[in-house]
Amino acid sequence: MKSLVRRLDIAVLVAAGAALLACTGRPESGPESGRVTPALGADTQRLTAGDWKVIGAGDFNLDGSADVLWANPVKSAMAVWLMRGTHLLLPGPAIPGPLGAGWSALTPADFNFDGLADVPWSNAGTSTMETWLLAGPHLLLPGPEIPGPVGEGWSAVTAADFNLDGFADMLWYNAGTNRMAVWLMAGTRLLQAGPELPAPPGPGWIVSTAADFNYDGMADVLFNNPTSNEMSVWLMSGTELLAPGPVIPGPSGAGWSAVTAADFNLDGMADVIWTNSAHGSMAVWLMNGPLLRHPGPELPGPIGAGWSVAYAADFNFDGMADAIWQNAAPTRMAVWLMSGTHLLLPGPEIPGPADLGP
Ligand SMILES: [Ca+2]
Ligand SMILES: [Ca+2]
Ligand SMILES: [Ca+2]
Ligand SMILES: [Ca+2]
Repeated sequence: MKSLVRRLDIAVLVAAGAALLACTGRPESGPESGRVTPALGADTQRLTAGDWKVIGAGDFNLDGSADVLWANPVKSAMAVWLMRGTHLLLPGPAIPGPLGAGWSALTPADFNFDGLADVPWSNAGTSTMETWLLAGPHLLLPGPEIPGPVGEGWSAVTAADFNLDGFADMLWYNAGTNRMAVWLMAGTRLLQAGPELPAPPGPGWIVSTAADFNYDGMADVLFNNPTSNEMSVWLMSGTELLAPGPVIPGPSGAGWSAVTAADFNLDGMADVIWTNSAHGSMAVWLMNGPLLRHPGPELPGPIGAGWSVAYAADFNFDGMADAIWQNAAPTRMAVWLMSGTHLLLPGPEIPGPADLGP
């Protein structure tokens, strides 16, 4: 019965997605729709091992479970690998990114409300961004280049829905001036550029991710300071700052970074996953809004050197986030199913894109 309900839900979602796609496709038929979609060339096929990294995960095929986004910053390329639980279902093709140097793919988010994850691109050199709509592992529409806030040092850092309309929005961050800004998006277009806001003061702060920590449906910002080993959750209300959270010390010892945030215990509030690349370990910290509720134990990762957590998302459709490990030498990944702060099932090692090349 449960699986029938799930299938019906998915059927409804697919129908809704198709209808929305038809609607949202129309406003996109601007000048950039005539832009030539880059074909997969020989250059992309010569990608070398070690260049590919797991950037994030999102549901790219509407089955309710996360799929993996690989990116190759050297060649400015990406690839979506469809997953079924801890196993690889279909390795999608390499898709060349925006033209020009300096582009990095960011973690995926749904920009056009069709239930399918899309991929934002950031160019820190030019302080510009693009959002590329995807249909499964294939490119649907590369959005136009959008310049960021005025002034030096701005980067598009992560995308999430900040204003509860179902469309992902972009978070800009300026580490030099400790400022941030939320820009509301409508698909590939800018809807409203939010004001400059303060961010945690002092050097060393980076944005880990944006996720909903206080269960109001609107994304909040997780800051991490790897140098001082601290984190802080700043609650947002659309493009405005709601409340800066307290600075919370990270797990004891050196080498920790707050990778991302996702709901690990099914209470609707995002939790924080830490990794220590020197130890090859992780820890899930359950949060209550911007406050620490329960720091989970340090858990060892896959056997061998070089493993760290790349991201977290729900891979087995139980509503609780799971961990993606990655290792650069050689390029590989593993999905470990989690139950709150504890390990449920360690999935197998899966070779990365380089191993499937010609
Ligand atoms: Ca939005
Ligand atoms: Ca929120
Ligand atoms: Ca939670
Ligand atoms: Ca799960």
